[in-house]
Amino acid sequence: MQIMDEKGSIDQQLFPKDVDDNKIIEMYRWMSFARALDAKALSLQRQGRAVTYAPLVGEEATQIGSAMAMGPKDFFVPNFRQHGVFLVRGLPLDAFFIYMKGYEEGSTIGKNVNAVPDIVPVATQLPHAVGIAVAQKYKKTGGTVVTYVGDGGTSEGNFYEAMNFAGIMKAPVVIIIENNGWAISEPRKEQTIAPTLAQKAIAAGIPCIQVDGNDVIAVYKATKDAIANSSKGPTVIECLTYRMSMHTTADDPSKYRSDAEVDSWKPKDPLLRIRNYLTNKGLWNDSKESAMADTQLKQIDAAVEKAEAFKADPKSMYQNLYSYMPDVLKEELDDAVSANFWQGTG
Ligand SMILES: Cc1ncc(C[n+]2csc(CCOP(=O)(O)OP(=O)(O)O)c2C)c(N)n1
Ligand SMILES: [Mg+2]
Repeated sequence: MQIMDEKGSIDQQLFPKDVDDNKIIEMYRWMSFARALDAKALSLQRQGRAVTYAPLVGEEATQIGSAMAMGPKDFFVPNFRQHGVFLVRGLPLDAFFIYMKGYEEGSTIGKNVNAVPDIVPVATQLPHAVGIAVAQKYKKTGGTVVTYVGDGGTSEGNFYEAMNFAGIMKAPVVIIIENNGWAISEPRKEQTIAPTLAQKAIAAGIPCIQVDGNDVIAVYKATKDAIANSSKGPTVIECLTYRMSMHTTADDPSKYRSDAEVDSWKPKDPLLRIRNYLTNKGLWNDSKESAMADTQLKQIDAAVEKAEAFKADPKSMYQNLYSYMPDVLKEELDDAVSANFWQGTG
């Protein structure tokens, strides 16, 4: 499904009824915010002021379109790249930067965000997401779980197990495949000979759709429809997007992919088409752009300042794992405290 093409033209038949120009401006603002946050995170890491970072640039439409389709009751289960979704869900910006400094306190997600922290072991979030969805159904919360997996993650056993479980339990879950073309240095074509990743859902009896993941309106509509249908069961949405940057700051993509490939995706930039559309309608101009960028940068800089002044408590690595601390962990913590384990670590 594509609703707005690269030139900013719209398919009127598919255009969602609840999207007007104000909402498109909101989408553009969030996508720009996510890109600005991403640039800051990368720059901090390069200055040695933050730990490893997984950039999202190029994938803003997939993240913002789906995040804006979620409601407050819905629950978000990420992998490690959906910083844009966290932004829309209301994760405080300083928590994002505290996490980036490697501190556990950045992973204490507020209850209003309705999410779990970043999950790095590929695809392990999926059975958990389905379990959380089954719990929502059992407790009749009316909430839907929206979870994300990369193209590489769809080769993991956890992906198939989660889908089968979701199907048989008719779990209210939306599995978004953020297909950015690469799993570190492994290209999509070396993951599977299946023509699409979406079709993997068919064997589990789950409805699926492939969407232009750089078209924020199409991603919004696909996610909104899937959430609306989630009382009947799960949906799998494959978003076709592209990882414009490195896998993480520990990676150098020039070793395994051509500049020509990256360049071929530049005209498909998810922000560009929305900006063209808004400019053509007289709804956007350079002064609005720079005012927006200034405001967002001020918010980001204030959050960085707060995060850099933050004094982490090493005990937090024990405290945030369970809602109550099991005895075995308590003993470990007591031992560490009595041995003055963190002396001199600042
Ligand atoms: C189980 C497991 N295996 C390997 C890794 C190392 N690893 C981290 S991300 C990644 C590739 C993931 O690719 P994809 O699912 O396409 O997501 P993307 O990074 O492109 O967003 C790998 C192999 C890991 N974190 N967990
Ligand atoms: Mg990938």
